[in-house]
Amino acid sequence: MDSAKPSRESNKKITVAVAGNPNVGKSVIFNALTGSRQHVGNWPGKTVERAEGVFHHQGWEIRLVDLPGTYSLAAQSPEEVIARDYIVSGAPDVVINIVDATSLERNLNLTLQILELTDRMVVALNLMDEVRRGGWEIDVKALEEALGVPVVPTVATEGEGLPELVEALVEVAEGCRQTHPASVDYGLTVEGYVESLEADLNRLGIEERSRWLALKLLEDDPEIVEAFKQGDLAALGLAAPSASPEALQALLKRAVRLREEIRPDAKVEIVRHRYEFADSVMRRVVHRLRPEEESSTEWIDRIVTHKVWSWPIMLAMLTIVFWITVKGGEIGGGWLEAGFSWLVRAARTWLVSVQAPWWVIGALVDGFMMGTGTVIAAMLPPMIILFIAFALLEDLGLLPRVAFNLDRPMQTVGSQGKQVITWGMSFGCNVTGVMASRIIENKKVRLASILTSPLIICSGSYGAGVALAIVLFGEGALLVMLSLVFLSLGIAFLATLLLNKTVFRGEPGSFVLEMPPYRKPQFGQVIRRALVDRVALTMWRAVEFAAPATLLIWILGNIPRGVPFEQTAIGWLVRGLAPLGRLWGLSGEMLTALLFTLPAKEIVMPALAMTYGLQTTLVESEQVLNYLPQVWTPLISYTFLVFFMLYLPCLVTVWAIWKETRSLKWTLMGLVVPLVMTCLITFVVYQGGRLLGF
Ligand SMILES: Nc1nc2c(ncn2[C@@H]2O[C@H](COP(=O)(O)OP(=O)(O)OP(=O)(O)O)[C@@H](O)[C@H]2O)c(=O)[nH]1
Ligand SMILES: [Mg+2]
Repeated sequence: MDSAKPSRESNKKITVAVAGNPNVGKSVIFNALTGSRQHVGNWPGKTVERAEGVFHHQGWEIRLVDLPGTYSLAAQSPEEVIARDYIVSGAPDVVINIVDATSLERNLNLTLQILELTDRMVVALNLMDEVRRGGWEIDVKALEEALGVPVVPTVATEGEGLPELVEALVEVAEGCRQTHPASVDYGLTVEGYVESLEADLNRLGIEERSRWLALKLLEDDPEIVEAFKQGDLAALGLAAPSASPEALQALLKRAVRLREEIRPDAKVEIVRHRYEFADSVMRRVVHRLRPEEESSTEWIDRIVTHKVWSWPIMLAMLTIVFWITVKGGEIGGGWLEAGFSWLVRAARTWLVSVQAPWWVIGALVDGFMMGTGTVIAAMLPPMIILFIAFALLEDLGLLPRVAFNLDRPMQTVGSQGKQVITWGMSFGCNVTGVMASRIIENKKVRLASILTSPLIICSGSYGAGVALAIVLFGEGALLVMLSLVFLSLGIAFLATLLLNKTVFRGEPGSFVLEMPPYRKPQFGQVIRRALVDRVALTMWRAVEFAAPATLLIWILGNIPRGVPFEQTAIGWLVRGLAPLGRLWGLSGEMLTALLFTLPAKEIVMPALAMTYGLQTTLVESEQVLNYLPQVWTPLISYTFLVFFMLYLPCLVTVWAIWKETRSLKWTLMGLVVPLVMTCLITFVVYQGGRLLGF
């Protein structure tokens, strides 16, 4: 075993990768050690990119890299590629392998694969609280002996075992703790071939990871085979000294011949032996302390995933969440509005008393202050509630259950249950929904889910919508909002069907999703995460857009001073746009307001207040909002809400779609799909409503 590289040791810096199966607590440990705030929740597949953070310990500067969760290092999915390439590149000095102690066998399968890549590893045996609660005992010493690397039992959520973990990883990095990594015995035939290929590799000057490369060649690993075909191992992050492309290609040919001699199948043989090894280790170290009893997760799941009961339960949950947001929006919004009105009046009085010019008072008070104030008052309360509620449900472990329940209906539209997880995340924020699509292996289903995520009403537009619905419908706001949420789900469903009938014809693929046990949400963390990471960020973005936008509308509508409204820029816009919306019952003022909400939907209230307010004799734009229900019929109000909530994703979502697809075509589709679907539905709602006599 070689010791830590001297150059690293002298400046005492190490890089540590955090690897493991999905949903085992990698990000909890990463966050606890580095003080970062990576996405944590109770469903597999949250971390999709590498994340980095730094902390210090005993004079060491430790750079931690949070990797996406993977079940294997076979490089079959983007997550596996990210995790494997990073470990292969040799960048990490030490790998912390976080292991779910409650399913040791499956987790060890990955552990053994990492051990084939590096001998500098520490195992964190996490979720030990659940092991104890389940009546099991794990012999840590025996596990340590079997694997040949340090094993530290942890309860990440309680911080238990983390100091010992850091201690162990520094010892391994310093080289003062020797490791003797376990090596799987793949059976006579395979081992013989591995040995012979290794010798070939060594002859070509490839010493580093030669056993691993030999195994991968026998397994027919696409990435490795391609590198040999191209005659370039540098792409794998391996230092391949002088080996010529021809020599590498000849070696590949030989490996193919050997592979074909292994019966029944080389890959199956290798995987089988690894599983058998993991199984034998598990049997040796895990002991049952008391007889098995039914866990609470099992009996709760019998109800929550019941064929019949699951439906009213899911419906009730959704209704309760939205009921609380509407009530909270009403009460909290009222308080905030009162506060802002007072501020606006005070500012106006003060500016008048110092004889500020009319345009300063107008732009600052009627434009900027009124605009941003309305945005904050309208959106903050429902958004806080919605984000906290969804983060709690996510931490509890409900998302995978909803995905399970909805798998069958999703199959009827050519998709699968996992798409529902991305929709669930989209309720919080469409961007998270688009990113969550990575948990879907099937490429077509993944694209369909990226394109339909923006059709789900996010908490930002929901917040703005609640405020508007309360103004327009008063007591009826809850029903209106609920109907909009279900309408948005229905449209997303319909869009999925249409996409799968036209662009994405093909098999939805099998549905593999682990059901984690229900876990008590970490309330403090959830609330902090919701408020700091989500609400503050989204509000800041809203205000960032609202301030200049409201200022701009005010200027466009008031300059030159004294001319009739029709002759201002806004007046022109209103008249110019009016014919476009006729089929949908949308007026020129509405379309103008919508135009200004393109960068961020949150500013719809001030935008409406201004495009309407400027034409009336009302001085204070806050009164304009109360004037709207008098000029809009309920049908028009509802039509506007439908259109506004769904018509286009926000700019950040568009950017996320681009990042996920890297294709102009699909990014454009991400705009076209919501727009076309919304135009269709709004048309049906408006014309249908008229036919019914509303
Ligand atoms: N009871 C208990 N829960 C834990 C422990 N560690 C993590 N959790 C919970 O397990 C869930 C998953 O934790 P994450 O840190 O998000 O898992 P991850 O490995 O980063 O998951 P992915 O990024 O999806 O691969 C969360 O609900 C955590 O609160 C633990 O030691 N005990
Ligand atoms: Mg994670």
